[in-house]
This record gives sequence, C-alpha cells and structure tokens, in this order.
Amino acid sequence: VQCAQVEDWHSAKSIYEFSAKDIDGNEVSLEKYGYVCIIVNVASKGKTRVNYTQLAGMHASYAEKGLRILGFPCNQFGGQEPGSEAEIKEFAKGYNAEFDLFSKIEVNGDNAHPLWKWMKAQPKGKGTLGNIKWNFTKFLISREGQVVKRYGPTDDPSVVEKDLPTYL
Ligand SMILES: *[C@@H]1O[C@H](CO)[C@@H](O)[C@H](O)[C@H]1NC(C)=O
Ligand SMILES: CC(=O)N[C@H]1CO[C@H](CO)[C@@H](O)[C@@H]1O
Repeated sequence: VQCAQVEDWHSAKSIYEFSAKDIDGNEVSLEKYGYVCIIVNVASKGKTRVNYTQLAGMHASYAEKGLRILGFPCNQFGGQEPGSEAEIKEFAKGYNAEFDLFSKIEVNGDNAHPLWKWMKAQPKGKGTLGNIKWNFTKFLISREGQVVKRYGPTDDPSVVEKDLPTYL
C-alpha cells in the first residue's frame, strides 16, 4: 500500500493518499472514493437514531448522484461504541444503513487514524478546537479529495444535505 500513513500524514494532499480497514478488516485505499464524500465518526449507543436514519436516507437518495458516506466507528466518546466490528455491522443493518463502514478507530490523540489527523489539520477541517468533540462529527469532502466543510455533532446529517448540491 502506497499510503501516507503513519508518519507523513502532514504532507498528504488529499484523502486519496490514505487507506483504512473496512468493517471486515480489509485494507481499503481511499483512492476509490473519487466522489463527494461525507466522513463521519459513528457510535451505536446514545442519540444514534436520527443520525443513522438520516445518513442511511442520504445514502439512498444520493449514492447514484455521486455521494459516498464513510462511517468510522469510534469509542472515544463516553464509551458509546463498545461493540465488536460484527456487532456494529449488525447494528447498522438495523437502520438499513448501506453506506460504507470501517473498522473502529480513534479520532483524537496520538493513536488517531492518520486520515483523521489530516482532516482535522486542514484549513476547512479544523473546527473551533481541532479535536473531535463528540460522535457524529462530519467532514464534507469534495471530488478532489479536499475537506470543504466540517460539521459538529449537533448538526444533523440533514444540515450537510443542504450543502450537497454545491459539490455534487
Ligand atoms: C446526532 O448525534 C449527535 C452526537 O451524539 C447528537 O448531539 C445529536 O443530537 C444527534 N441528533 C439527533 C437529532 O438526535
Ligand atoms: C451515539 C451517540 O450519539 N452517543 C453519544 C454522543 O453524544 C451525545 C451528545 O452528548 C450523547 O448523548 C450520546 O449518547
């Protein structure tokens, strides 16, 4: 794998230089995501219903128009994603969520996934404090693989939907 993984994530120019493990444990190069993407840290416990339902709905409505949603389970916020990969997959199925899920990662700290370190360091991805504050933080990625906007956990997925026409 080519990837600007661990040490040199600073120098990456787009998300396409990264790879991540999908929910089944296969290393996937993000090169295949030459679409408009929403990258989001998901959790299974807590206020998931609206978030998952809207993400699943957006996938259903916009996948054909060129949207991809990448959900990264993360257990760094109040232990809200304690399940195994298999349990997370089953959980998502309950919402008919057909968007792409990845293996559990960390989004903050030294062990954060390099893709997340990179997104948080981008001019449009910094947010107010840089670090991810809670589950369901969303990054909107252009077809060029650039972060074009970051949304906080309380911005429901429908807020992101309003911006899609500009980029799709
Ligand atoms: C979506 O998730 C975030 C983070 O847990 C939460 O703050 C927000 O209220 C949720 N949205 C809804 C409508 O439940
Ligand atoms: C899945 C989920 O949303 N978990 C937590 C994320 O943050 C909210 C807001 O603080 C919590 O209430 C949820 O339990």
